[in-house]
Amino acid sequence: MRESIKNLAVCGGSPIFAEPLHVGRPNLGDREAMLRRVNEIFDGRWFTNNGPLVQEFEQRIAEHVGVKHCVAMCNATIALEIAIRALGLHGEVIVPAYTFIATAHALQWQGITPVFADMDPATHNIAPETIDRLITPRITGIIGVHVWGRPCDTEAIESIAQKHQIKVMYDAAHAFGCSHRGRMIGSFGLCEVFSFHATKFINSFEGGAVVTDNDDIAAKMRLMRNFGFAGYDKVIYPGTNGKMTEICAAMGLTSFEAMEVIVAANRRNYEAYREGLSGLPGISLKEFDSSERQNYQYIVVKVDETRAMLNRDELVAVLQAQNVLARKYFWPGCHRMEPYKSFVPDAHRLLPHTEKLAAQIMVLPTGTAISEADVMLVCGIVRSAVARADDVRLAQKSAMTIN
Ligand code: T4K
Repeated sequence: MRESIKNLAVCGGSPIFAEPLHVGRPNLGDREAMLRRVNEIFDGRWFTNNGPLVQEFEQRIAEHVGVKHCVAMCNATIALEIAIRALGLHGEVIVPAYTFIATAHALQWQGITPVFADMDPATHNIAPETIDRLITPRITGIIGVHVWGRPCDTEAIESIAQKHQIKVMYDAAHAFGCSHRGRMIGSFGLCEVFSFHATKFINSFEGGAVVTDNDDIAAKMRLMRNFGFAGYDKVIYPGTNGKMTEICAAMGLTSFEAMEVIVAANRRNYEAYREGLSGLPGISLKEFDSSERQNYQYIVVKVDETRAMLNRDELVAVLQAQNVLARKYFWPGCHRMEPYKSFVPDAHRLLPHTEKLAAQIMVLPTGTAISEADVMLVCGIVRSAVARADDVRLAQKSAMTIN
């Protein structure tokens, strides 16, 4: 092992990486193809409002998922808001507490109260058995989130929804390119929402889309994303501006075309992490089920303090000192963020698994910007930290005393 790894930056050494290694560094795709599309946009002088590249992007996404409709939007948060409204959700809606805050905010932003369900610690997704307990006459729907691209238990969720006559949609922000029981994610529930944010598997700089087989919902969403216009001078619905631009669609198409290259890089890195972290006490990498289609986009590691003798925050501090910007997604859980924390200050009592896991999970860098050699160095840092847990704790404690 290189001397500089042994000499951890938190213990006085210098960072092993001169430049930061980010979680969510964008995948670029073919630069020439992108520039050709930029030229087309300039030549055609059509920049937004359902332009040709947006239409092509929608068609390719719908085909890939195997659904009738894809409605591209400016980002997934607006796409969630529009989908929620198109489904007619109101009152209260069940969502997992363990998700990016956008899932909850998309409801709250339109006066709908998110009711937080606990997660299944094995999958990190909403635990169906906790949903049943939260059903009241005020609940009008469930939004499952396919966290890290791993599918929710759609069968259980949809059978609960059927029993109570409520609607189901999914936040599939992480799950483009993934399948569940051989069927592409995007084709479950009444509709599903993808994110094409810069940090996502497939990106359009900023972007999102709702996919659905339901003609009425798709038609409604197309109206809603364009101010409610049904032709020139005719508004038939209170809409908003959720449109994707042509430059974003150009990036989306370029990224879509690079999908195989991105999966290959992610998978290579995942295998390298698997090897590099294997056998480390208290450090477990969340595995992918290789019998399904996967995007391998998130490298998710659980830190069990009782065995690693370091907690997640201490390990993240070690990594960050080395310029590896590991993230604590989705700590501390939506229920501990505002305004939800103030609405229900003791919500955590009903969310024991979320509470525990949100404090144990860290996400590590991957993607086309990260090489296998980088991954091995990151694993070396984790190994050194665990091997020198006492020194790391001591160094962090004395740094806190000095500060
Ligand atoms: N539902 C779920 C389950 C989601 O995870 C998300 C978004 C949404 C809904 C909403 O989707 P969008 O409305 O965003 O389409 C990031 C992303 O901003 C967010 O899209 C994503 N989930 C979430 C999990 O992660 P932050 O606050 O951590 O982003 P940020 O700016 O810190 O970026 C992460 C890292 O990526 C940075 O360390 C730097 C690097 N980066 C970022 C950008 C934007 C780059 O290297 N280049 C870049 O251009 O939320």
